[in-house]
Order: sequence, then structure tokens, then C-alpha cells
Amino acid sequence: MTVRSSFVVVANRLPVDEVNTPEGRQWRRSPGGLVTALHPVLAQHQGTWVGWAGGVGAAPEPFDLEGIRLHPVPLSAEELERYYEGQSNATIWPLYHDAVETPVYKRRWREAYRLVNARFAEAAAEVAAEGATVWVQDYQLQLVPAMLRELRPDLRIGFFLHIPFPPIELFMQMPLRAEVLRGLLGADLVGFQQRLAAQNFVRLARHLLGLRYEGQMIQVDGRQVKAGAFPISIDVAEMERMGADPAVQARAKQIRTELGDPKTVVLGVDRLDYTKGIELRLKAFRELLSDGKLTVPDAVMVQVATPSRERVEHYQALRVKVEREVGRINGEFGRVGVPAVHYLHQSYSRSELAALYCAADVMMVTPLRDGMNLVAKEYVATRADSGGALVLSEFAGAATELRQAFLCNPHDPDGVKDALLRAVHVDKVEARRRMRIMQRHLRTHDVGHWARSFLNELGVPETEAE
Ligand code: ADQ
Repeated sequence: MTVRSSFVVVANRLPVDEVNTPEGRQWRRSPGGLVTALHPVLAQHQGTWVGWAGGVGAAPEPFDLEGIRLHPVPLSAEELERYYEGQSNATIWPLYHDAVETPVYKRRWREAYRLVNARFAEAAAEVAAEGATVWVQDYQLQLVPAMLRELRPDLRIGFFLHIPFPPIELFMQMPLRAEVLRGLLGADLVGFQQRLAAQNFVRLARHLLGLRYEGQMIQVDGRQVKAGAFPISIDVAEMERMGADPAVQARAKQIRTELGDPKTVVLGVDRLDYTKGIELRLKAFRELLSDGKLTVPDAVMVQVATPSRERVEHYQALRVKVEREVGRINGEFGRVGVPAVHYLHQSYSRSELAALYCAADVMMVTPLRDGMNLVAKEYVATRADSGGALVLSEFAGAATELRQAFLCNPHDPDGVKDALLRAVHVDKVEARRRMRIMQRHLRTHDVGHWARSFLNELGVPETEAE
């Protein structure tokens, strides 16, 4: 029998991983801010999370884990390729990120997107109790709100977009544009990372569908749809705890020793994605070495680039370019046993990441466009010692809040070099002052605050997200 919930989250992925244990294969809750923020709300309402469990073919039966009901949605290998890698990650992802790579448009990808979105909507309709609240997440599922409303007009529906929402001129390129917009307008509340994105959305509603709006309230078929900014955040307390953990501190020291105890460790941590500005960051570092403004081994750079979307062509090309640039820098400026750039194409545990953050004098977060960028916030929250300096692109959503970072325009190589040098040479007192202001901000704006603000606006009573 299907268990019906008064609170349902719908996201592309379920927040679990299947792992091998001595007792056989088991599900484990995956680490991540979203699940941390939503777990208390889900547990309180005996909530259900609808999403893909990974793997192709038949989906596992619904199951419970740590007080949450998990409801897997199946994807075939072909759907994975067309809906996920194609329409989501080769069409929508680049288009919504200022088309920094050229979006690819394919009819069969759009058809798969529609089909899979319908499947998610049906699954949500099946598990939602009468009058329940359903919170749909992100760009893979933009058609779900309208499809779900059609099936279940009794529901309260929220949608949150984790990535930027583009200006009208760009959005208008998309062959599926009106359907996507109508899909989103099926929600009662559409949340974005930035105020500007919410503005793009309401203006688009008028431009494309001739809808009236007042402030951020759009009139649709006699209903009101509200758009708003809800900047996402991290589990700040957890990052602070990790930063202060003696084991993490010891590991950070060890990392510095392993790097040859340089004066300056410059760090980058990203998914290997062309929006993250990894190449331009490497180039800035190379030019500073070549100008003689930085020297090896006094300064070394560590670039962690998590493998990501490896079957999508844009990503394969990026990997080649990044690895070529790393090779070039090390070829020119490294010595035997002393590379200028340590490049790690690997995933790390939370505690190893925290140790890397603690070991870094300068953290470089230089996306060409980013909805928020959690790495910037994690770095700041982890620095219990209030040491370190953050170089941050103005094109990351996080730049709206982290004003005391060394802000730069990632399109201007001299600007990036200048920000990096200023961060390298900033005096300790000034660096600490900047860090502390940002840390204070994060303490009151953690991921629980994000979830609460959204759900309160959606009208979910007594939300106790932490
Ligand atoms: P992402 O594009 O994935 O998220 P980001 O916000 O930086 O980008 O989050 C990446 C997460 O992965 C961070 O929590 C980071 O710690 C982790 N990570 C990175 N490299 C890792 C590694 N090598 N090993 C282990 N973990 C690693 C999208 C949007 C963002 C938005 C988030 C949340 O693109 O703009 O901030 O969603 O809404």
C-alpha cells in the first residue's frame, strides 16, 4: 500500500547512495546540505522524498531510511542519456549559465525530458496526501509543477531553482521555452538564489505569455504565483565543528608539510565544470608566476576537480583543456618533486575537504556564472581560526552575501590576478576582520534558515527545519 505524506520533496536524485557493507548492499544517507536542511521537516511530517536512486532499469521498491520515506523513480539508459545528460545538462545547464558553452538543442532530448518529468509528477501525485505540500527541486524538473497541479489541484506546490535563471534574451532561445515557463508557473511559489533571477522570471512571464504581475506576484489563470529570492546556504554549525576538530587541524598541517611548507597555498575546489572558471584561475596563477609576482616553491596551487558528467561532450573537452593547462604550468615552473600545481581529479570526504580548506591561505572561487557556490561558504565557515582569504567571482550568487571577499570579474584576467595578489599579501588583521564579518553573516544564514524562509513563504505551518 502506498504511504501518503503531507510533505513531499521531489528532486532528480534521492539523497541516498547504495554502499557495500559486510551485511551486503545497503542504502546510506548521502552527505549534503539539502538533505540536512530538509531532514527535520521530512521527519516531522513523515515526509516522502521522490527521486531517482541511480542505476538504470527497474527502480527499487519504496523504503524507509532514518525516518524518511524514499520513493524511487526509474530511468532507462536511454532516458538517462536524453533527459539527464542531454536536455538537462547539455541544453538547460549551459543556457541558464549565460551560455558560457553553446547549448545543444535536440528534439529527442526534449521529448525524454517531458516524459520523465511526467513520471516524476505522477509519482509525487501518488504519494502526496490530500492538501499536502510538495517541494520540487531544480532545473531537471521544471515541467513538474504544472503537471502535478493538473493531476492534483488540491496540493500546495513550491519550486526552487538551484542554478541561475537567465535574462529574457537567452531564455528565448530554448525550443521548449513556453512549456518550461508554464511548467514553473504551476507552482504557488517559485524560488531563486538571487533577486535578479526572480526579476528575470516575472518579466519573462509578461514577455512570453502576456501575464500581468505586480511586484513579484504573477497572475496566472485566476491564481497567484509568487517569485522570490531564497539564497541557499550550508550546514554552518557542522562546518564550524569540523574546522575546529583537532584531527582536521592536524591533517591540515600535514597537507602543508606534504606540499613542502610553502608560504602560500592557493586552493580551488570544484566539480569539473566549465561554469566554475577553473581554466581562468590556472591561467591567472601561471601569469603571476611568469611575471615573477609569485614564485615556486613559495607559492603552490592545489586544484581539486571532482569528476562530473563525464559522458557529456562539453565536460570531456574541459577536462582535456584543464589538464593541458596544469601540464603547461608544471612544465614551465615546476621542478623535480616540486610541482607548481597539484591537480586532483578525485572526490573527497567532508573531513578531508575541511582539512584542505584549513590548509589554504587563499581560496579561489572564480565561476563565470554560479547560482550560489557552496564551496565559498564552506571555506569561510570552516576557518575557525578566522585565517585565510577568499577570492570570489562577482558572478557567483555567494558574492551578494560575502561582500568582504576579494571580489573579481572572472572575465577580466588582470582583475583576477590583482584579486589573487591582494589576497596573498593582505595583512593578517585585515584578513581576519573580513573573515569574521562573513562568518557572522553565515551563522544567521545557514541552510536551515533557507528552508524555513522558503517553506514559511509557501505557507507551511510550524516549519521546524534546522
Ligand atoms: P554545484 O554546481 O554542484 O551546485 P557548489 O554549490 O559549489 O556547486 O556545490 C558543490 C558541493 O560539492 C560542495 O558542497 C562541495 O563541498 C562539494 N565538493 C566539491 N568538490 C568535491 C570533492 N572533490 N569531493 C567531495 N565533495 C566535493 C549547484 C549550483 C550551485 C548551488 C548549489 C546548491 O550550481 O550554484 O550553490 O547547487 O544550490
